[in-house]
Amino acid sequence: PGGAEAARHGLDAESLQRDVLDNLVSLQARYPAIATPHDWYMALSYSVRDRLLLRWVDTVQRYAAADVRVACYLSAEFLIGPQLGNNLLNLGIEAQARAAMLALGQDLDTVIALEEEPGLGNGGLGRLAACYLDSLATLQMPALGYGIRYEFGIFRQAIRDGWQVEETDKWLQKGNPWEIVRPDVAYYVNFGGHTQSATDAEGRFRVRWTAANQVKGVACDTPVPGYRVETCNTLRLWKSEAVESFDLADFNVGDYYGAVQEKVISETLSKVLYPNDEPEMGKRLRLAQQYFFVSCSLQDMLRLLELKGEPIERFADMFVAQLNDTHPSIAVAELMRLLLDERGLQWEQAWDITRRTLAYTNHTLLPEALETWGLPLFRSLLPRPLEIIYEINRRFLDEVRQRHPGDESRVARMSLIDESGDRRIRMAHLATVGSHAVNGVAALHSSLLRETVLRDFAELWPERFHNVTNGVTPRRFLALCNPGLARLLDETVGEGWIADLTRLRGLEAHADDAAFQRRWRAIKHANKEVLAQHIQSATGVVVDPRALFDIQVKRIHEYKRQHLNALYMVALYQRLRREPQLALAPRCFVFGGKAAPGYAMAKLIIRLINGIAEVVNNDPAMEGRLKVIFFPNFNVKSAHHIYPAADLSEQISTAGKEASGTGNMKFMMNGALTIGTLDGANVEIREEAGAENFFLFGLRAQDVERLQREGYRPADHVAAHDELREALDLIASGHFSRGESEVFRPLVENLMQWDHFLALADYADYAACQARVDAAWQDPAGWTRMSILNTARSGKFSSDRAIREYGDRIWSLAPIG
Ligand code: DL6
Repeated sequence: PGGAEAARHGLDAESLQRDVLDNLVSLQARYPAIATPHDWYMALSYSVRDRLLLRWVDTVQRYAAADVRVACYLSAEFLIGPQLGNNLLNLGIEAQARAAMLALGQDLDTVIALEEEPGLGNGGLGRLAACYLDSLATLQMPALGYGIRYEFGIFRQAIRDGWQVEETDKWLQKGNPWEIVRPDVAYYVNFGGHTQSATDAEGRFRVRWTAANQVKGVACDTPVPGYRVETCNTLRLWKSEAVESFDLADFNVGDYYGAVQEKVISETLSKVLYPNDEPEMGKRLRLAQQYFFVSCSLQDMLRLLELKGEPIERFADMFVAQLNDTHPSIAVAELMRLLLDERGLQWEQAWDITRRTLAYTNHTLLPEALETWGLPLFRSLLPRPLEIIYEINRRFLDEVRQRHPGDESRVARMSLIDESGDRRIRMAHLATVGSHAVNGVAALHSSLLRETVLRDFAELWPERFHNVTNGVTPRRFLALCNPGLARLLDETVGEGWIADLTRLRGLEAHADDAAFQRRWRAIKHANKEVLAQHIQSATGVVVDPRALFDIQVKRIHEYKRQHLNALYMVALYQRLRREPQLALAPRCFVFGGKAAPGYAMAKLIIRLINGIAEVVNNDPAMEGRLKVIFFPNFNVKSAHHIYPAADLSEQISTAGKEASGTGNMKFMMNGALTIGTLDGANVEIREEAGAENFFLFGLRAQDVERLQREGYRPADHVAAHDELREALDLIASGHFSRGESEVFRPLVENLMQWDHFLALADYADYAACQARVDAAWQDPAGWTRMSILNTARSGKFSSDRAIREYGDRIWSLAPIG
């Protein structure tokens, strides 16, 4: 393109510079002399977005024209992280943008750092969805992400007096340059009311749902460019609006407030993300959110089918919808409803289409995290979908009875309705019955899923069960966040690694090369200096980059066992106080992660870590030996500084409890060694890295299960281990809570009496393993070799591999480059 077009789309520094200036005036109404740093951020972002638009429009046209299946990723969460840096990387114009901004007197990194985090997810599940969108675009696979455009994302975590305090996340306050709102792409969603059946003009039985109210969902689109390809996919998030801004009937009789009220209620639907990584049982608004975004998304898919000129019978040939956990599992009933009630299909045909369209990913086995909804709530909000669920269940249980005559306990176990207490709908069963494929997210998790939570279903339909081990995008989590290492990788194995991570294997040949090792260590050291600066500005604590950076960042949860790590820190502290000459490597423990606001024990664990930090960091005897940091408000943005700076990655969940983990993969790519249990994807990380390059400890999943079945007595482990007992005593004494011995009592008592996640049973082995870590660290050449080999062998954990597996095994979907 030439002329004005070139200025808007040119990828060179001069066109960018011109466009940024132009946007500053025409979109921000500013001029350079008075522009704030944020104005520059907006102006540059709009310029980058302009450069995506042609590809975006082009991609949409290609998909519309091609006779290909589109993968729709339905997820209540997309934790996409900041966009500017990533889009510059994927477009390949970072250097040009740097030059353009420099010419305008601005520093690109400073401008990038100003972007607000779009925190539209809780943790691993939401971040996984974002990594998958990146890979789908990079692999040029036709795909759409569908979710909710929350006005407030995950809360911002502040730490006051050692406690977590939640603050609202106002990420949209200063505007979002990446979003394109499409008022014309909007759908209506029913809630409440009642149903009536009648026979239509052609004599067919039809059900009519007369809703008590309706909400409108409006599409808000975000571009998802692939890495150095022409494809730019779409993330479509739904914003709720009132159907009519004013109810004119109310308005005419003078009830102004009554007229606005409906608008206010409708708009609360997409107001806030539930900040819990487990379901919020019984929260009406949460169920409404799920139905809202699922219904809008399915209606949108039906409209796209029409636009393609395809008949309804071809729906499953043109679309596959992946359900990211059970949050969108109401799709089973909603797609049936749309096909039966709105399109007039017969049950059998609708059911065939539904099953061929949907596939379900399970992300947890924890019983408390398996989503269920009480019938009264469900009925009052979604009367028609409930009728459909009853009918699905009736037909399904007939099938079970035919296969297993007389086995009523199996029927009760498999039913979509749990009749054992107050009657509840089991969403994992609904998702399984309505899908053609079900998968877990790591090999161990998928086999446990088949053996435990969905055992009866795996017996009935073994061919439907799969494993797709999670992956993470090497663009954001290596190329973007670790530019120093990325340059060395480019030089050593060629730039191809970014789109084909298995090429990192080429590093193995250099693992013992002393000069290469020195460069490797220098990069890690520089990354640690950067993190040290962030730590200082966030917490005021100065840490020494020469110490071993031992990092655990993830949601705070008892099964993830941050408290096991904390117990070890206390034991180390005691040891060092007693024996100041002890030849232990200096360590800096870093924690980060949010606790669900209602999860008291997780919040107490944060308080404990901060309590230990306060004592240790202020004890002159610990200077140069031990530091403890709780990095507040861990999110995608801070993750960019944290993974590249880690020496040791803590992946210490109780075996069998962490479905996969994805942080473990990000650490590995960035050259951290893992200390971990045989849980989730750790198993495969160890297989890939080699057992000699992984610090393994702890009970296996089957040991955990046996111990719990036979009766676990935590106090026995405390009695058998002096160091552990002293650590618990010191915590209970108030030493880490400014003398207040009450503060940590619930935690200590819980551990002594129950210890549901076997922290005490694993303590001795963990401490012994940490001693091996210490010894290994004292040999820099040996450690560096292991670090290089971890990066070299991390290829399997690219989300590109995972997406190819979904494409081949589950979606029957090929790239259309
Ligand atoms: O699959 C993504 C991620 C896993 O890596 C974690 O191991 C798992 O805990 C997480 N699961 C959830 C549970 N959500 N629900 N419901 O967040 O998924």
